[in-house]
Amino acid sequence: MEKDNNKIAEQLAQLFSDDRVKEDFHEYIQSLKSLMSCYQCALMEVETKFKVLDERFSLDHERNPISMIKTRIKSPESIREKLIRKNIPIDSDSISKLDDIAGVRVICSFVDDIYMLADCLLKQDDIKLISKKDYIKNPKENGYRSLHLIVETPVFLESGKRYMRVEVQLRTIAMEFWANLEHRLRYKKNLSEEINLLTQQELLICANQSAELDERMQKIRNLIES
Ligand code: 0O2
Repeated sequence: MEKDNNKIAEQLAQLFSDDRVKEDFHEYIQSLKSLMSCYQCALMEVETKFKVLDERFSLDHERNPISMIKTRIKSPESIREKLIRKNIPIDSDSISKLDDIAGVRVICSFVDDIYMLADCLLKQDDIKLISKKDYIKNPKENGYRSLHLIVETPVFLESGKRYMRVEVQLRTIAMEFWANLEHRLRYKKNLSEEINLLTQQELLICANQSAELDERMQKIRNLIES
């Protein structure tokens, strides 16, 4: 894990070519490694919070609301692509302008679990909500569904407390299935206009069908629990 973060820091340093980097490359690499390590710690903090919520919920309700948790530090290529897309200069100060360098994805069994877990996380007094996008109540035009939160969490270091931002994506197994395949099928593909339109329409139908499936599964669970 440490090796991965160091590699990301080194690749990032090569991306940034402003004067500050050229002046003291070694010092700059060290500061990037430290920053990436802070993001890694923030991921661990947030992941643990969800694991604790899952454990406690299973004790009271005899089932686990979380099916899987995935964490990732955004890749240097993805950081570069996003900076260009958002018209942010590719220099050493730019990383702090992105809120999704550290990402936690929580894959839930049911839609209700998503909102329950998000509420429980946001009630914790060391978690600060920065922004929220509800793509479940308001799906994207292509059918994408998920609840996105940007939160700030403290990381306790030898030198003191540092607040780090983490993007949390909460979605059901069905939403994860759709988003993974949509990403693989369409990402960076040079599709003709006709195929593009056709696949968009088909994927939207699939997204709506899987949302219907989630709704039906939720109803079955409600029936059993009532
Ligand atoms: P990666 O590899 O996951 O880091 P943006 O849309 O990025 O300009 P913002 O506000 O950061 O601006 O984005 P938003 O809407 O909160 O969504 C960001 C992330 O949600 C994406 O990260 C994806 O992980 C996921 N996402 C959003 N829309 C879609 C979609 O239509 N399909 C799929 N499969 N995933 C989506 P990144 O940065 O794109 O990539």
